[in-house]
Amino acid sequence: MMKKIYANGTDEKAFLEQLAKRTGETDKRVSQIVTEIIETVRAGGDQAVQKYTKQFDGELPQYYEVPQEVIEDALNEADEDFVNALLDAMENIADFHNRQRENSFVNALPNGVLLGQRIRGLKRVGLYVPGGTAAYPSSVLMNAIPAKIAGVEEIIMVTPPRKDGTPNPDILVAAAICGVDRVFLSGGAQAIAALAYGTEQIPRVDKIVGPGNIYVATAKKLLYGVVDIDMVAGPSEILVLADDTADPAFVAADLMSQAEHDKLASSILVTTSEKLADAVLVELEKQVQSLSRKEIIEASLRDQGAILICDCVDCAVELANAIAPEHLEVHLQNPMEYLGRLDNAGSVFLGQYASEPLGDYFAGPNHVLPTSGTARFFSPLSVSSFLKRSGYVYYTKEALADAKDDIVLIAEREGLTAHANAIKVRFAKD
Ligand code: HSO
Ligand code: ZN
Repeated sequence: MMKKIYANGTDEKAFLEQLAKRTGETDKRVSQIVTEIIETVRAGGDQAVQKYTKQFDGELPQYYEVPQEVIEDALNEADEDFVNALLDAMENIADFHNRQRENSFVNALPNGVLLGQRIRGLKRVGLYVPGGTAAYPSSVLMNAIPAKIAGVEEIIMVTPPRKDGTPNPDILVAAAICGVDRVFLSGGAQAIAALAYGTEQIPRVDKIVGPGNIYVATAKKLLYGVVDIDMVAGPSEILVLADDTADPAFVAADLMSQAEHDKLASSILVTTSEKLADAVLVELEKQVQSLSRKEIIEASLRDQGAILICDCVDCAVELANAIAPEHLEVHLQNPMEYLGRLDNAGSVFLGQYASEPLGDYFAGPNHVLPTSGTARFFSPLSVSSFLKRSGYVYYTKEALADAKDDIVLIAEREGLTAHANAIKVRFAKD
């Protein structure tokens, strides 16, 4: 089901080259369509949003904005165990993200100068939740909880309605427990444009977060600058680093947990043990039979997956860093020993009981992570994703007098005499 590739051979080179191509480049045709949608929504507001909803989804949803009572009812009528599971997860996620808070600071110098940095949450954030099978309540938690902790005043959710025009009740439950303020049943590029520019009903936001299809991702990219965005997520990825101490059943199960997201998801095993590799292949065959997304898993493992066999653990670690996966599981004898060297991964799962879905739902670290090799330079979604900082300065006349000559000299060197004048004028009467 997965191809076996020996490290240092030509196959490995070809595989790594294929991986290096996973960049989120925009499609020209999609960009054109999305640009038109954005312009139409910018000019036409809610009417344009509704026009596109009708055009793409066939019918108008039950509500444009979901009334508060409907959100509350969804929570009250929800299965108690499901709500409690979400609340348990929320507690861990909140505890983890609370540790990411940042403090403002001020440095008061003896000469009366004050130098500071103020930090506060963004005022209003838009949260996109995709429709269909990718409407994950867990992603609502992962986006909304850090926003709340950052002090975001208002969270506006946009999400396409289900086929029958009604809201997805599980998404409403997650929205209710996280304190999402308003929910609009609108999806696609038109919803992103509405959030970026604001309409009569949908308020303009400062940042848009959350995953979406190619139209949503393209709209976010095109509107970056009008509004801030989170990173643009590519298909899910997992890389498992394993030696002969690993349990093949666990490794196979975890590889398939990400493969089930998408035919384009990438699941890679990097191992020093060919014996383990073969045992994992047997386990994949065995376990996939009972999984509901068997077809997607098989396609993903066949077309995107690979088992890379390395000569030594150091080579395996190097390969993992070069691939820079979204999720990295370490099934090596002493997993802790490697943590300090695993530099390029969105989230690292140490030991055989830190299974990837533990991170997707429950442990606490965020599951919105860099993909497509961008873990080389991007970080997971966090409280700081929802913060804004600004510096401030207070100077006394005496302190400015001390700094005056340096400032004037640099300003004049830059040919900016008005800058120099702004300093000099303050001492002109002396
Ligand atoms: N693994 C996904 C997140 C997710 N998994 C949500 C299940 N639900 C991010 O790569
Ligand atoms: Zn997942």
